[in-house]
Amino acid sequence: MKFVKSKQIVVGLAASALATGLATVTASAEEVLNVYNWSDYIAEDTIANFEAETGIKVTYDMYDSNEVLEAKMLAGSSGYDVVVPTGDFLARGREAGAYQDLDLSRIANYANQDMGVQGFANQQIGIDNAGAVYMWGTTGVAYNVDMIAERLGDDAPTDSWALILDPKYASKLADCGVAILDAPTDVLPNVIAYQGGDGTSMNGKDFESAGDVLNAVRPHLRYVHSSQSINDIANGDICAAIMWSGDAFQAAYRAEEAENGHTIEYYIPKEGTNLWFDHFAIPADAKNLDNAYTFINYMLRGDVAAANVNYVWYASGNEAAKSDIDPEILEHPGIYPTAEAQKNLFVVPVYDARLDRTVTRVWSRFSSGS
Ligand code: N2P
Repeated sequence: MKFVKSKQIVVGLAASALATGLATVTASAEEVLNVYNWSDYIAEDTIANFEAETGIKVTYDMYDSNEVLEAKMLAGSSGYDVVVPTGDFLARGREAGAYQDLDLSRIANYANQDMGVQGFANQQIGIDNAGAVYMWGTTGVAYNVDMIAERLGDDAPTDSWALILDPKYASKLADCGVAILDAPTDVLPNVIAYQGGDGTSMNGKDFESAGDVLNAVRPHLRYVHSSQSINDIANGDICAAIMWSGDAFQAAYRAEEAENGHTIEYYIPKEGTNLWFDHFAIPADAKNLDNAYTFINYMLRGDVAAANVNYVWYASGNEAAKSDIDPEILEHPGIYPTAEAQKNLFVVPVYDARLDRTVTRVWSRFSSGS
């Protein structure tokens, strides 16, 4: 493969230049890459390792919202070469011409993907090469075991969305802090499921009524935000939150490491939740295309994928990673849901422009608290 060979030459040059003290000469080749990824979504040394191995200098920016990424992608000229949208956003962005399809022959390590996961994720998009799954997970509830027990005792519905969505419970937790993700497509479908509806609904009326449920609980919420809860729940500054699976486990781990006395648990509510897939994707106007492919290929290497999973506690799209993933993660029902839990999982469909407008309207009324 020509592409891989040319990269090897760059690596080889960088390595020999370093060895002979000529690093500055090679650095002037200025191989660069601009990556835009979710916050708390990569091991601490992955980028440095990639740079050392390839000689490519990475600018790594972060977001915590598909909507923020989408706005940049639709506006164009974002400057990014690799981004990580969730499947439904990738599908919509692709239809709008914001993404280029991947040339899978340029990603040798695509062969490492778990084709069960990748195939399932591809169905949401409708084609096979829009993206390569990085991580996948669920949306659920994280809570501080002692703080909830103190306030709700045996009554605590720590298996249901009711803990957050029923004002009867949320009002009793307002003093210790309740938060909801600022992620309409990860929250509204679950409110619909909580109401006994179908999480894959595309009926605007279901979204209006989900908005009513959220507005009723809004006075009891500390905030609506997607990345603040990790540290806050780990530190005991909030006590319950709708969170993404891995973020909740990262919080639990941070509390454990800090030995601060807070025990954080996460559950997939019995009413069901959404299963989402985040893909590596390339914007249509990416300037550093070769380097984008080199990066995606690197991220799909089994050992690299495993190191990232062991740090962020999300499930991997990569089969080859499994032998290096911490068994505690592989066996964790909150990360790799059991067959029983899987029965209640659904994948959010790709909304059309009209439903998208309804979602935006319902959500802004809720999140602004007006
Ligand atoms: C990482 C959040 C990624 C999950 N902090 C959203 N799909």
